[in-house]
Amino acid sequence: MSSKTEASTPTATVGDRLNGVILRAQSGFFWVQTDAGMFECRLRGKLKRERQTTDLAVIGDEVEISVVSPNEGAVEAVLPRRSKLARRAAGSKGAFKEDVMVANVDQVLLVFACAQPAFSPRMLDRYLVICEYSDLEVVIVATKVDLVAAEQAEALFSVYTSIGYPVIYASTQTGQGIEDVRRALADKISVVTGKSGVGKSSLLNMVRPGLNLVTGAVSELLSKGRHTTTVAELLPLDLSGGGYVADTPGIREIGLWNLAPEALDWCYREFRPYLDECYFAGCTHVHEPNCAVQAAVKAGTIDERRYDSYVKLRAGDE
Ligand SMILES: Nc1nc2c(ncn2[C@@H]2O[C@H](COP(=O)(O)OP(=O)(O)OP(=O)(O)O)[C@@H](O)[C@H]2O)c(=O)[nH]1
Ligand SMILES: [Mg+2]
Ligand SMILES: [Zn+2]
Repeated sequence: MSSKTEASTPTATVGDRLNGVILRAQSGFFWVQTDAGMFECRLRGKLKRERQTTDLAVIGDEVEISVVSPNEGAVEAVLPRRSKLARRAAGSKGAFKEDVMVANVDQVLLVFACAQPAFSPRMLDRYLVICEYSDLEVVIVATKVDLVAAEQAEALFSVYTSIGYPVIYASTQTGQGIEDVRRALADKISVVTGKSGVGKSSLLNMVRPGLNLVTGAVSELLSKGRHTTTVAELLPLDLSGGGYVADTPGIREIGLWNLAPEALDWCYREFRPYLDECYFAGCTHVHEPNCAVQAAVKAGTIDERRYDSYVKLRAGDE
């Protein structure tokens, strides 16, 4: 953990009960941030007996601990989760089960570069579906705006602004947008995601000097051969009002495994006003006559490219 948290001296005495947040989880150990400092904790046996899952306690979870020594504790209880970011994991008998990666996520920062790597609207649409389906707030960050003309960046992302997603145009070269990102992150638990090389770590380093996240070629080298991208750490941002961030390589593996095709239209938020207007109940908005969604596309109130990405996703095209 950061030197700041290590240096803080817990004032709690053995046997005290404290509430805190899990910032790091590794091999059965949990680092819990409390008002009385950081405690390295293990789970109480009774918790493990109650539920045999690996996501019993994850980063972001609010927990109650009992103090075992000046900087060690035992997790007594995990408080109910307000929200979660989960992915599909192998379960028993070849079935899949949900595996929670981060608990109590307030928002997801979807980081996409204007160039290098080239902007992929399909991928952004997919991520948005995942977030809508999980009921997670979204902030889109368009990075590397210094590499393209302002109008070009605007042309890529304006459709998302028009359907109500906040978009921050940012550059770590010029400093544009950094203050906006800082404001968006303050006092919240955020998951930062996006394809490798879009500038996630560079952005966070600038938002919060001192984080010292590895960037560029070094980062690429480290991620080679690292197949599991399990989020293991929440980084304290120490912004006014606090805030924590998980810098994750990608939420691609979360996939849309439990998303029923009927639920997909609702995940395209600009479709929602039309969903009750289609002639047929259970309209897929692909081939039916008198479809209000298709009419809105023709009328230009729904963006055609967004609609195309819906049709492809609905057909199972990845
Ligand atoms: N021109 C320009 N380059 C940037 C900007 N932000 C980051 N870069 C460069 O883009 C490359 C990748 O940046 P990273 O911050 O490592 O990207 P990342 O998203 O963390 O990548 P992974 O950790 O592999 O997922 C580095 O060479 C950065 O210097 C920017 O705003 N403008
Ligand atoms: Mg990185
Ligand atoms: Zn329809």
